[in-house]
Amino acid sequence: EQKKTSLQLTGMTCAACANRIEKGLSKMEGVQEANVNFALEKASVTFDPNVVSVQQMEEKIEKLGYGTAKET
Ligand code: 9UX
Repeated sequence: EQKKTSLQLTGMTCAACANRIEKGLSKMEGVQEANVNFALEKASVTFDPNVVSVQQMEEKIEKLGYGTAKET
């Protein structure tokens, strides 16, 4: 199964931050693809919901030193 989600990010201060988040998410089990747009502060993630949850992704982002905001 494949699902796509968009996460609103907080705490990025330079473009390398976006890369760090992108790499971190990409390495997670169940994540097929992760793209972070620094300007929009958004992460687009394609993942298998049977393997990884959005909450786990948020925890990963927090571990890297950033945050997520609830999206409307
Ligand atoms: Mo840029 Mo982000 O130097 O953690 S990588 S601030």
